[in-house]
Amino acid sequence: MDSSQPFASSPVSPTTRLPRRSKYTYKHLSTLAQGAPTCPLRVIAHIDLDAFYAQCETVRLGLDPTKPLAVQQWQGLIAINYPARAFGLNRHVTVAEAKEKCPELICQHVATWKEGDVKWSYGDGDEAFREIASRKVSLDPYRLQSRKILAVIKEFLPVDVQKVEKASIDEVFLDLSAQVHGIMLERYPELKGPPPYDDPSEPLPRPPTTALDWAADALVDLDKEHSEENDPDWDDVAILIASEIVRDVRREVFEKLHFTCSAGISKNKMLAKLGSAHKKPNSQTVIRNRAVQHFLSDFKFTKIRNLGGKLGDEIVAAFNTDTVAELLPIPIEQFKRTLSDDTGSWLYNIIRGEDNSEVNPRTQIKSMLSAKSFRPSINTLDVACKWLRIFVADIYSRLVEEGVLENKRRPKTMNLHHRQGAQTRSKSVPIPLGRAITEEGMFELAKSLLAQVVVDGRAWPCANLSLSVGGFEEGVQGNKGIGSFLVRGDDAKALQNAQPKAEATPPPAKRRRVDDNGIAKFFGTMREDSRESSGGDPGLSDYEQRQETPQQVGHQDEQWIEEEPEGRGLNHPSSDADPLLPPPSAQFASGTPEEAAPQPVLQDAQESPDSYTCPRCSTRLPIIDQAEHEDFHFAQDLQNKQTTSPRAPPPSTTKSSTTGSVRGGGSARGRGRGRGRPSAMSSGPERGQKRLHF
Ligand code: DCP
Ligand code: CA
Repeated sequence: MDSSQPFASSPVSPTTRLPRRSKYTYKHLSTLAQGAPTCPLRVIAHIDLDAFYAQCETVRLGLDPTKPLAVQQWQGLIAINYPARAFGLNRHVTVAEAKEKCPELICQHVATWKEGDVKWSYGDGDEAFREIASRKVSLDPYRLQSRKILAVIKEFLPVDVQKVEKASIDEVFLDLSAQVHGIMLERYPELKGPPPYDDPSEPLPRPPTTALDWAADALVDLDKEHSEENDPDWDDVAILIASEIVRDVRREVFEKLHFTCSAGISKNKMLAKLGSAHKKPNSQTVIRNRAVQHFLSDFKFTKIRNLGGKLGDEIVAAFNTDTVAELLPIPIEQFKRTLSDDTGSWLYNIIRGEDNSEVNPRTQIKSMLSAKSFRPSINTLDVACKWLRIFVADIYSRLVEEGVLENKRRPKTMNLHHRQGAQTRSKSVPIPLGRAITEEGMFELAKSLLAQVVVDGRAWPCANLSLSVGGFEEGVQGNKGIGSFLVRGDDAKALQNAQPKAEATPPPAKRRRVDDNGIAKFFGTMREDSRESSGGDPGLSDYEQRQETPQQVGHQDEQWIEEEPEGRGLNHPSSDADPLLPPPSAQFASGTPEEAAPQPVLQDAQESPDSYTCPRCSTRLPIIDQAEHEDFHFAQDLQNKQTTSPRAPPPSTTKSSTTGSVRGGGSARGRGRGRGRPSAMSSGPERGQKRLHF
């Protein structure tokens, strides 16, 4: 039904001729127009795309949507369409198991960036898996569809009253209150007022007794004390109108883009979200105010937004139950005592279906992250730079979409996280203002951050690299045009030349097969690490944390890494011994920078037949350290270049932090010096720097 048409209502019945009054007042009606979160007539919808990545692939490939299809990432399945789910497939089965259960299953591997590439591409799943070490998943195709869907929704809703919040890559919340208010006044002119005695606290007249037409909506049963025979009030009418709008929105998305979605319609975000998952695919569920308690009491509270993760687990442990019904008799004071005042009151209300959180259309991306876990670890700057190139291309394309080129928004800082074993190092640098952000400029900045890690020592082997930009600002002036950002012209060329030659024509990537088991174990460790360094919402599950949200958008193949809270780790004792490295030999033992390793290294190296002499600094080193040593010179050249750049604006302080397992108490400076560093490190500008100049 078109929401602009009047809704069908039956005439007032003879038994209801007495003046009937609504539970709601004129004041309530006017707060509906403003979309006030406390308005009891408020109407919120949550729209969730069905099997989203799978639909993206079906649509992209022009396939019949009734054919079973799953989206593959390496050897796992990350999205399964509903025809495939009918064969009992879910995200926990492997590709091999899935094909056994459903031989006609179409498995489409996600797009990947290949090490050294400047653009992601689609390819064969087996090939992608064989090359897992040199490839990184790209979610760009899904982000693109997500944006198109959002645009269709926004275009469809009246611009003056729309409130749309993108909640994840395939979910939106709509606050339909203001639009519904307008339609109510059109359909029921008696609501236009003025209120009797000009008193807004006067009750509204009752709506006409009607059989509301819910079309094909799934209606949640009413609470025990209510019956379908009871006359509806304005909250029922409001939610009915909202459901008509949502049906129209869903039809529009399908007609324009061929995607199906499911929706929940209720009085707040939390209930609307539970509603959209209630009946899938391609359905919408309405939870009327009179049905809330009935709907919630059957639920496990761990299904409620923000209770899926640690917080939910804590509540289960504290109250020895996971059902809403068993939490309901618990007094608010007990929740407060056990969980803190704020969380206690929040929980008390949420299990009663009360949630005043707003639909926030201005929720903006706060940071963007691109990352890769390496298995096996990577060992050279050359390879690391190729990954940085990919991260930058990935982030830059998203910056362009954010309107950075048009000066709408721009990030203030760039961060690099480097992980070796259990130790994570983070470097960050302000993105200079007053110059346009370009891909090349970002790459130079990223390389300079990596150079700092290399100069600090112990950069290799590296198990995970991630690059992010954050601290977005609105409408910053001073983007002077592409090309003027950071280092340009001769400086840029000089930096380019400082790169190892191999950079221009990347050598074939290392291709080593990785067994499933190893990956599983590795991911286990990663999750540990991420929890330790997470600054995220403790109530969010692992998946929720790594989902694309407007607040933090990013992707890495296996694991979301939250950005290190600023400054964290500065007080952490650093690790002298890495569990992935052989125990340090005597010459690498910790000490002050001045006492450090170079001499013993020299002696040791001279005795060994497997040694080499660096042509640049005449240091003799074990041959095994040659690559790292050359990286050191590269990093240092890069820094020196940037320090002496004639175009360089005033120096900006970079931040650096280290987290990791506590083993020994060596300082970050003392760590790792023996390996790649020549003795010259201990004096003058050659010494490990803590500042970068641009
Ligand atoms: N996703 C993922 N890993 C997960 C969960 C989801 O990569 N553990 C990706 C693939 C999904 C998309 O996010 O298609 C959206 O996630 P949903 O949880 O909404 O799942 P679907 O849209 O696939 O299915 P549903 O119809 O149940 O919403
Ligand atoms: Ca979905």
